[in-house]
Amino acid sequence: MNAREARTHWFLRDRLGMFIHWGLYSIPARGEWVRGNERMSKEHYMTYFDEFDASRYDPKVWAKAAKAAGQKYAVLTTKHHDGFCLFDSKLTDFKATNTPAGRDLVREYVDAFRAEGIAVGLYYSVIDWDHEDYPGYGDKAHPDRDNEAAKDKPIDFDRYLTYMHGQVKELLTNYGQIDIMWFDFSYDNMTGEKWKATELVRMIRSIQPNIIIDNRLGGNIRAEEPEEYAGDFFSPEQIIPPGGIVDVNGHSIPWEACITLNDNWGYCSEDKNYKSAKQVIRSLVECVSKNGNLLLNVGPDAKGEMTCESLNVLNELGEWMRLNGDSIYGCGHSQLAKPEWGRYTQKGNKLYAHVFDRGIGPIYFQGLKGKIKKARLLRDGTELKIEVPWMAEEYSDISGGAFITLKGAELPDEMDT
Ligand code: FUL
Repeated sequence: MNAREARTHWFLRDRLGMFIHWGLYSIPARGEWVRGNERMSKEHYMTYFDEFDASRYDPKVWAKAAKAAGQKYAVLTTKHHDGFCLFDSKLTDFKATNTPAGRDLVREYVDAFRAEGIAVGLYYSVIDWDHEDYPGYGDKAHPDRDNEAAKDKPIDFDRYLTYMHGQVKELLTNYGQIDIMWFDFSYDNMTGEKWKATELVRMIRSIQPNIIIDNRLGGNIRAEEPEEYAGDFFSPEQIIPPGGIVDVNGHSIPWEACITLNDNWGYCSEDKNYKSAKQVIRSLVECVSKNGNLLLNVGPDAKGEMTCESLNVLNELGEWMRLNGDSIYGCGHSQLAKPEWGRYTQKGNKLYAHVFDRGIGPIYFQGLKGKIKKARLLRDGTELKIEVPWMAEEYSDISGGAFITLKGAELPDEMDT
């Protein structure tokens, strides 16, 4: 086992996490990019700072919802691109403790999730629209530079880097053990050494040797001798890579798909385009069947509450996980060809058949004739019959397979049995 495999072992076992996007942008409720997209002035944005009171923020409620949903780890936006810090950074005044909330919201999050036995991750944006020495990402993403006078103002990028490294140090020093550092993001030539990423990652590992880090500081995770800052896992966004992620030698590389519950990361009150629990469960199964994780996002409102729609999906997901979690935790890809009726996940010699399409009659398991010792419904342990229907032997294309007859010809769970 190499160092990366040792670090990511728990992460790949746990498979399902909760992503939380929350900040000042939750007040305008038009998504977390609102300041950049709408080219809001600092003055305008500060009106949200002056009213942010987080009055219904109780991360114990969030942590309980995550636990009930079967989510084993969480990642919270400690600072998004707008530069506002949910934590009590000594390096800026643009932080939650200076708003009416007056609390270190990261500390409460870390404590609450830890108390539920959920691993703790911190999202931190290396892009910062608020810092005067940040060059801006595209012209629209640094609204303060969106005028002639500001455009050519000289900046001292090293000063920004000192600030950014300093904040990461604070996050990793002041809150006990942190399990995941989730950076966001490199672009164009703003990548790797531009962030002084080697230094940054060395510092991180010296404080938290076991922490795992995503790949968004740049660098090549797959190379035989990857850059030190290349990170521990890939972070495909809003997509499940069709073939999983494998290196040139066919070794699976850790990855985690991050996916929104509706169409926004940050709270967007008008966005009601929520995925159903069925879609979420199938996405999770899809990830695990390709050796990946799913980080499912919620965007709480400005007061700190998750929407009813989000909580409903999490509840349904949790009920499914309670009954079927054995087919997710500790499971991964199966060497067997993808079946027509659904997906396989596997753990040792246990094969989990996720049946998405009911069809009628028995379910066909290609290549498994004589290899199945017993078959059970995961949901309630019901025995299923393994058989070769009388006609099947005559067809060569199916003679290598086994059929499993489902009790009552009905599957117990419409989402995924
Ligand atoms: C992106 C960001 O720009 C989005 O706002 C969001 O945080 C997503 C997870 O990463 O790159």
